[in-house]
Amino acid sequence: MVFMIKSVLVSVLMAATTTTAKVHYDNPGRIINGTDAEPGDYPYYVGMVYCGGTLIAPDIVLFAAHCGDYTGKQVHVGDWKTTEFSQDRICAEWIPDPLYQTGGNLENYDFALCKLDEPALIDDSKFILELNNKDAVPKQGVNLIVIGAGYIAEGGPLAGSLQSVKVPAMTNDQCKQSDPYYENAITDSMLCAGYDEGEKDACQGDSGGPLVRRKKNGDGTFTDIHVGVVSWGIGCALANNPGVYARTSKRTDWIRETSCHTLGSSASWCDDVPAPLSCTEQSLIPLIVKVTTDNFGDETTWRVRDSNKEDIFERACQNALTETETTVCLKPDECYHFIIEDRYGDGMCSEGPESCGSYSLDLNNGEEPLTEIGDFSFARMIVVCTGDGVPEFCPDDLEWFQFNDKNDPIQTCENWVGVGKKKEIKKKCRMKYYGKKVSFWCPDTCGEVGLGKCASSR
Ligand code: 4AZ
Repeated sequence: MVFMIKSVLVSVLMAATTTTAKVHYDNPGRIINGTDAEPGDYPYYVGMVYCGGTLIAPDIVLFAAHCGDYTGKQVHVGDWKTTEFSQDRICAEWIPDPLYQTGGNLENYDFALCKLDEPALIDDSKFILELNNKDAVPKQGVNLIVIGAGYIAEGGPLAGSLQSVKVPAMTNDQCKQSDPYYENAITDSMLCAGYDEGEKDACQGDSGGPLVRRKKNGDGTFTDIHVGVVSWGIGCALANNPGVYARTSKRTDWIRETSCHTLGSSASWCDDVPAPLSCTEQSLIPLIVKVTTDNFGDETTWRVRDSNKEDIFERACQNALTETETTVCLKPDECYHFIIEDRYGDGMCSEGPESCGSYSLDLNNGEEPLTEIGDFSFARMIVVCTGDGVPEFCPDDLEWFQFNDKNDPIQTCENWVGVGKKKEIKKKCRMKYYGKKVSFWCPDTCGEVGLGKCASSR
């Protein structure tokens, strides 16, 4: 198969700073206004010291990606009174959701899995845990239970025993209206629960723990449907600031596939989880992307865009100094953009040139993979074509282009370069910015007046 990997350098300047969506106020720092759980009430609850989790298989814990890398850390299955009564295990392997922090929201897809060193015993004699796979569940107003063993006070000590509290489910529309901040912060991968008046909520230290809908089975047993992972919120139990959870139904497939086929879980339900189809089985071409991060892996994201400028794959990196390998399936005879970005602007070289991470692209056709050191500043773009694909799409203006001007520091392609008579636009496109012509930063806008690399594609 004929193909090419063409390299197009895109080093860009981004003036915007990133802010995190999490806002903490002083608060008691645990499940707020909950009640003590009785021993055995939530046998699947896993105490993780600064976080909580849910035992979804004898050897798999589901919790929150923002809790960080738990590899080698001890966790307490069936935690009730601190570590009394618990089965202590080690998180042998940790996998955060590859979609965590993607889609332009730092709290998106806040899921992670841990494979335990030894399976734990599951007591499902009274409470059976299921993962919710229906987006229509939970309905508005349905009472849910959030469980946690966060701190009694900011910074500790731990709650004397596991706490739980009932909170009603909200629709995402209701949630967005509850506080102006929530309008853009709430995505489809999230679920909100709480009262208008606040008062009952999860809080710091409860992160990663379960939000369940408890249903009676009629024979004295209960089914607990896991609908969310404690993720974030503005303060705790404040009026009009419900708790926000990662919505389980959005990632049930990933949770199951990863547990069974990547982590090799011994769960009985793995028999029903089919292995994902390989690219070749789908008549597509595998592009193997390897990324080795620097010390600040969480600043780096990468994606693959198709010729319609749709992102067909997006991945946020989490770990420091680790290599991840991902296979993205590409259509034959098509061109794509591989775009790797660093939100801090130091490429993958956080501790200077010696410390750079790297990435490699392998289109799996016998040619040498393209390997590069990650010393781009904010972003680098590489064109990847399969078969007879021709890279004829014009790159977008770089959204990070912000021309420095003392009087008006925000001069973008759209509001400055593209405004005025054709002659004026041409003049601005020929100006230089950081050693490169403005037409380099604004290819689309300058292409319209016949300048730069998009001139010929019109
Ligand atoms: C946290 O920081 C956190 N009120 C978790 C849940 C909530 C707020 C903060 C919800 O882990």
